[in-house]
Amino acid sequence: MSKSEALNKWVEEIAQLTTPDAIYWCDGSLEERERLIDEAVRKGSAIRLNSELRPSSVLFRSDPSDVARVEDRTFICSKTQEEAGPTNNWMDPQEMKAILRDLFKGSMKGRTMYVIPFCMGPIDSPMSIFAVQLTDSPYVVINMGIMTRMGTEALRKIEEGAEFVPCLHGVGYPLEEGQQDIPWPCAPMEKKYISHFPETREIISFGSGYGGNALLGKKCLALRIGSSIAREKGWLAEHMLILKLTNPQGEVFYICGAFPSATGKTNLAMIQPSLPGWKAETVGDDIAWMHFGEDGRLYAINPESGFFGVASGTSTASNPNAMASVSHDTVFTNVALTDEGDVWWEDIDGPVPEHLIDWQGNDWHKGDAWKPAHPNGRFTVAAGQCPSIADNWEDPKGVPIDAILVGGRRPSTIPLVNESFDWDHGVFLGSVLGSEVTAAVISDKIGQVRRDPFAMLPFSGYNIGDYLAHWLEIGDKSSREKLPKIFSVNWFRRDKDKNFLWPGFGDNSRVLDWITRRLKGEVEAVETPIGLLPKIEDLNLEGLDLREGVMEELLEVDKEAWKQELASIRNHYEGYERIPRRLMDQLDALENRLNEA
Ligand code: TSX
Ligand code: MN
Repeated sequence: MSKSEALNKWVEEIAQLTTPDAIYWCDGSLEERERLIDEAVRKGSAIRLNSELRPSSVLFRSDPSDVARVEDRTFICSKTQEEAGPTNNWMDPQEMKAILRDLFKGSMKGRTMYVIPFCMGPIDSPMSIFAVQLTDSPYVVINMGIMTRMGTEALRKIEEGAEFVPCLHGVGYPLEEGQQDIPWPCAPMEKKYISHFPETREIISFGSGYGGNALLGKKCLALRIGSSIAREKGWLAEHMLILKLTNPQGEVFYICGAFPSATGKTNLAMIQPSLPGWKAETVGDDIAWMHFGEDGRLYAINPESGFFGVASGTSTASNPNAMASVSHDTVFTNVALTDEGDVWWEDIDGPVPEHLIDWQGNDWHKGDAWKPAHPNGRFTVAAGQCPSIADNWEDPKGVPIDAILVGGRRPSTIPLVNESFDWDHGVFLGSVLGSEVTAAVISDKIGQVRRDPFAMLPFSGYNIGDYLAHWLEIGDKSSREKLPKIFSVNWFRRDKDKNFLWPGFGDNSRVLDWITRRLKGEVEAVETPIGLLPKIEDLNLEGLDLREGVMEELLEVDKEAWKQELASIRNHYEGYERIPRRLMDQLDALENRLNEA
């Protein structure tokens, strides 16, 4: 029981519906986490890793049917379907609640219901949002303890009268009297529901224990419900990293970046600059909440307190700071286990072991046809363990944002870097953000562009057209000098032989260097029909060994390719019924500039 009547009443109501054997109020302490981990190990749902190689770390393996966010089973339950828009699944709120009431009835039988008070954002930040998640999954409690400010302090704020977002979660696997539990209980796909009620600000998730389906502070609250609150209150809840950059003169810049999945957002958030004298520090790797300060500038906080990162592809070469972060006190999910009791995944440092236990618990031998770690296997680790974490990453005022990057994975057409002419043009660049469809996605044609406006397509809690209109309105609230400048970037352009033209990774600091010199007004840009591009001589390429003509290719504006791009963008816009007039105007203006050039 707490001192909040509203909270007690809700907890009591859900307990009566779901009939758990016990109710446990989480305090968020390390002892509590240790106890839950010990219990999970004892019950066979987690494996303790070798304490010499990976101290205080564990490995969880999920059910093979429960390995990723399920967009087909994700619903925005606003009063009207139009409000959810053409890109979200919709269901009437009353109808959804009736379905969920039936599913949750008795669904926690044989289990403990955990009460998780938590805060998204630093406890004392005026931008933070309080919430309480009810769940019957200890795995969720352990992960929420890392990813959010969970426990006593959040509860005290709620008891003092702070509003909280109710987040109900259940794995949907009740236990009958004497029934043996399984390592990863969950419900079949057709019974999974990840549902959001933007008007009443509630989240109800049933049937999945994995990631964004189950850790409700992240995608569900910080992005889907967050974007709905942000629209109403005049701020931005975005799927963006936050990077602190210090140049050799000691000047500090803060940059947000929207990147769709599989474009290396976490790697950029933890970048080690190759340019001498530059320092990069991490403020956040996934979500930015941006509010206007009294000075008319946008200030960002990272609402999370940890990283829930994709393991595959992470190595000392691609992301040394992530590797150091997960060297201890880390929860791993669905990666492979070595004979020494350490973790393994695709592209991790060192040779491929001869033998592993795969993510499903089966023997794997080098040369076997399947991947031993699941491609969506994860690490969960406290942000404070990252060597590059910025000293001020928890500043309750947030950090003032100088630039916003939007970057997709495009083999052609989109240049290495392109500065928008103004805010509206920048919003246009964000609205057409997209990535080539790679073999990882089976449902679309390989090579096509999958559009993902501001990387928010799966995360906007309301109509995507209205979401873009909100971005335009944000630009009307302040003046040009105070708003961040918006840049498009593309690390993934390829030559005719499909080789990457740009070295990427730490060398992206060369692009960041140009961006900061543009912010200071130190360098002129080349005005092109598509935006403001660097003069090659203004990019610091010292120490890079690039083939003759590569920079020209990286910055080329290919008119034929852009004709195709225009058609593709028109097609994309037509799929969204409410594209703001001002973005249509941007598209027409781009077409005119390309025709005149
Ligand atoms: O994360 C990436 N970034 C951003 C880093 C700060 N990746 C990995 C993407 C998969 C998630 C990249 N891959 C980047 C990049 O900038 N660029 C590339 C493409 C690339 C891959 C390999 C090489 C060069 C470019 N070179 C060699 O392998 C030697
Ligand atoms: Mn993300």
